[in-house]
Amino acid sequence: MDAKTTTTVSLIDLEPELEDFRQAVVEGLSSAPQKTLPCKFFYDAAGSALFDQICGLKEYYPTRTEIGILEACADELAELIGPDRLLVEYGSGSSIKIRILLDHLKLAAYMPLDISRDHLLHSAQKIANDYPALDVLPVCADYSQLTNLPEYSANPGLRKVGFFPGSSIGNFTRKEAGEFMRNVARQLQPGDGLIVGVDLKKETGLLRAAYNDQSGVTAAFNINLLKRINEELSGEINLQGFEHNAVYNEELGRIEMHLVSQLEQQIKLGDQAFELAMDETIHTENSHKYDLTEFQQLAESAGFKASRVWTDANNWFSVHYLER
Ligand code: AVJ
Repeated sequence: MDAKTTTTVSLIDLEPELEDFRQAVVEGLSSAPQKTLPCKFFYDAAGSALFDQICGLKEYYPTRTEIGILEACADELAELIGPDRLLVEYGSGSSIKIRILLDHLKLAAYMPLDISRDHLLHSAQKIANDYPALDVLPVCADYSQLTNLPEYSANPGLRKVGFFPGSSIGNFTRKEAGEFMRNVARQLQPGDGLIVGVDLKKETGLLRAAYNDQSGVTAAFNINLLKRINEELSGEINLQGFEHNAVYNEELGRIEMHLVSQLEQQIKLGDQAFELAMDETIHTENSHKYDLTEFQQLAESAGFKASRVWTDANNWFSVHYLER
């Protein structure tokens, strides 16, 4: 036996799936003129694994760029934040970037929030094994809907720092991003911090390539949403009848992912049917891109002070430290 004792992490389950997948699909496919499907349903086990694969693609610059920035600024962050904090990660996924912070900040506790229950538990347990002194409290929740954090009962007054990496904030519209940050501000006390990774506006060729990779992993990630509808909702969608396409919407400053119908066809779901014309698209995800000052202004209008920002040498990605 290993001499080191490992504690089993226990999950706080806010049961996010009670919000109906079926209802969201019916609503999105009924929407006119643009059919939609919500991107938060990408992350079943297969989707989470595909997303991890996306993060390693040569065209997908955000992950490695943000990791480089975090490694370079971690000591400064540690100094700004100070020891003995509860770090709350909004959408923890595979919990890789958090290790950079755990290695530099002297945190007391870590609360990863994620919608994908099994993936969350598995990642949280690995962190708990690797950082035995850290109190790990995984919370299964949809952070876009969450108004209050579960209380950290071991020490309710513990100062917090939020962590929202990966430009996940880009999934929100600019207005929603402001509302999300205002909501996070309410979960923090004055002096607490929020670390946010934000993807920046850049040459559109680089953006399009990052979301239309050569090996087709992003396409598989997008199509997986239709596969979930078939498997979980007994849908009858011909997966060969759709192609992935990501376009940059200049006016709204965002990448949009679409599923493009290759023919005139019907999507059947129970006793309902949805008609798609040839070339009609289902809009599945937005990934908003910001200017540095534009993002700082948005954060300030949400109740934060934009204290520090770090970028990479190409100015492709940014990591902001916002102070409540
Ligand atoms: C997880 C929302 C940050 O927008 O870049 C990656 C998701 N979609 N490739 C992004 C995604 C397709 C990703 N975020």
